[in-house]
Amino acid sequence: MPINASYEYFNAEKAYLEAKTLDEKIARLEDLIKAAPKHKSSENLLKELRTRLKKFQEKKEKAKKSSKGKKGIRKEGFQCILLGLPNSGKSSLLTKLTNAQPKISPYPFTTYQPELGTMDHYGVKAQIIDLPSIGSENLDQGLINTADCIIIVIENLQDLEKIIPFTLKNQGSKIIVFNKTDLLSSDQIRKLDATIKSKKLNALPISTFSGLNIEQLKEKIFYEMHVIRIYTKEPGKSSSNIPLVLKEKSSVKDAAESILKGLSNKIKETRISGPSSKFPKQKVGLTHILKDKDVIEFHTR
Ligand SMILES: Nc1nc2c(ncn2[C@@H]2O[C@H](COP(=O)(O)OP(=O)(O)OP(=O)(O)O)[C@@H](O)[C@H]2O)c(=O)[nH]1
Ligand SMILES: [Mg+2]
Repeated sequence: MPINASYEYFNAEKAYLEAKTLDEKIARLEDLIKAAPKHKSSENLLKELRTRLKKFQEKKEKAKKSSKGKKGIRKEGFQCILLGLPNSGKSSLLTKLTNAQPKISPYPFTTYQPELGTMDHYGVKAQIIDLPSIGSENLDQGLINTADCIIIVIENLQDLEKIIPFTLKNQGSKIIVFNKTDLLSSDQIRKLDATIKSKKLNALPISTFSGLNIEQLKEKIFYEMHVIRIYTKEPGKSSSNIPLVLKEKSSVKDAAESILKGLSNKIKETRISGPSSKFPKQKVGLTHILKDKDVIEFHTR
């Protein structure tokens, strides 16, 4: 406390030192400058406080700019977010579902901005976003509200109650994953499976360490996308590895038109092998409804 400082200054200084967030620090520092004694001997003090304020303001400006970039997360096709309490293993899961490499640590609140990745499941892509934990000041409620799917990452059932309130405005699907099951005994896993069944939860026990059910989770995410994978095949050749991705209940005509506009008019014959066909190479018409993993063979004029 400078010489001749008022009691008011003393209190303002105390409040300033207790400020935690940047916004708070700026507000308390402005109060402190107001309360500082204004005479010759405190000139240096005032100068020092004003420089500090300017630094904080610059920092805030910078943070604002980078958070603008964050808001610019574009929804690319199907968007799925990872939501959970600190340390539940969201970032670890992102590395299992995508090629992203977010920071992972045993300390809470490691992730402080959304981390993006792309899941590629047999040629079908989904955008996966690892969000800062519940309780973080950077948790983006807007992203939670608009995501097509929320993967709720928990370590036990009690965590669910703390997370559900954040998801109420979201209209998309919810998948619950119980992570870190490598720490459970086989008996505990059996109990967990029984709870999931009896409560009819859309849930999976997983472990990012052992890899338990990671492929099943990808398949579940795919299922929530309500799309089908159709593999095309040219007569006499083997089928393509990259599928056409179509909406559920698409027809042969939809498939043809998705390859090339007008193609359906040129088709002489279509043969289907797979889930929607009664037998391999079944001859079908343009209105035939396709199913996931069908192989389609077009013969054109
Ligand atoms: N035993 C075990 N530990 C795990 C598993 N998955 C993650 N962890 C550990 O849990 C800790 C937190 O993992 P993160 O992936 O950073 O968790 P997070 O939810 O992203 O954490 P924040 O970003 O801080 O909220 C790390 O020490 C991980 O190694 C798992 O399946 N089993
Ligand atoms: Mg994280």
